[in-house]
Amino acid sequence: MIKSKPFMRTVTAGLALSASALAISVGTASAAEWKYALEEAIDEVQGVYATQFKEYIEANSDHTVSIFPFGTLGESADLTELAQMGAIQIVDASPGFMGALIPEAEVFLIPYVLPEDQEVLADFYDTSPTINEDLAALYEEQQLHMIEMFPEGEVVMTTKEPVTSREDLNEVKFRVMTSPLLVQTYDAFGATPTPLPWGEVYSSLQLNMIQGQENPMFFVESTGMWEVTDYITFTGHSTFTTSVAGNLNWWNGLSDEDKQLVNDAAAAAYDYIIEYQQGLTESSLDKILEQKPEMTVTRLTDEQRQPFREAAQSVRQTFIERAGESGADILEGFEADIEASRERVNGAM
Ligand code: 6CS
Repeated sequence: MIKSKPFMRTVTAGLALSASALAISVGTASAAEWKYALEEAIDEVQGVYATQFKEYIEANSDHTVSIFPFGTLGESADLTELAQMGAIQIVDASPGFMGALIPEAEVFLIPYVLPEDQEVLADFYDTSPTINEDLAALYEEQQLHMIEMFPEGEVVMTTKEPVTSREDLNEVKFRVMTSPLLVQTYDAFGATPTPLPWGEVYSSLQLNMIQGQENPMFFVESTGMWEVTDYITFTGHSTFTTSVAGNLNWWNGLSDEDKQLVNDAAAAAYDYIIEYQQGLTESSLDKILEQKPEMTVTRLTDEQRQPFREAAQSVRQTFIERAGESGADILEGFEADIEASRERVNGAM
């Protein structure tokens, strides 16, 4: 308490100084609400990751994270645009919807490039300089700061007729995310690729406007894709990937402490989501089979996969044509990083 007038000026000046210092520190550390939009529901993989991220942030700071699950703000492309504009701070943006914005991000979609071994995969996303530095720099050109990328499980095809060869896809209108490279992929696989935003897929299958789609098993189960298709085929060609990205100005405006907080929350959520997904493909398939025992599940043999692998070569070429020299560098770095992860994981065995 200030009791003595003579000291008033110094004390007041001191108070003013500390008040402004406080204002600065309060300005940077004051409680903020960060809006985080998903391409999935709250109980699907992106929602589980986001919930972990939110819990970490809220337990370790005064900030709050408000999660907007799929269906509340729009389709994936709308969400990314909202994050670029700064209307929301954080977004799940999957490479399958980012081709027009960042062609290099489609590297995740080239068939048979990502490893199938889950441990190698988890190490790769976490440590790859190509993802976390080179691709991150391309995100910055689009006003986005890459917080994290993570895998969401092996992609399977679900169709109305059996698929064991490229010929079986002839005349099949096959829904893909709105990605030029996925269009090329299913063209090379022998189908008629039909790019659609997620919200239109169920009804299009129901109305037989399309006859197939691809997604990880948890999503096939949770979204009822199994109700409108009769065959599930494991082709081993892809792993669904998403990125968690922040608005660049938002990120640049954070204090060092808050940047660390976000990175720590992302790292904790990453470990959680990798662990959470162990056995998820199998348990999701079990749930489908319980409800629909007549669903036919096929795992392509190496021999059956071979024609799909061959078709993937033209997709590689298309990727390089679309993404240019920078894309070729990303692909080269990507494959080198996968190899490094393979050696790290297998060396540790
Ligand atoms: O196929 C899609 O469009 C959706 N699939 C997943 C696994 N997450 C979000 C995306 O919109």
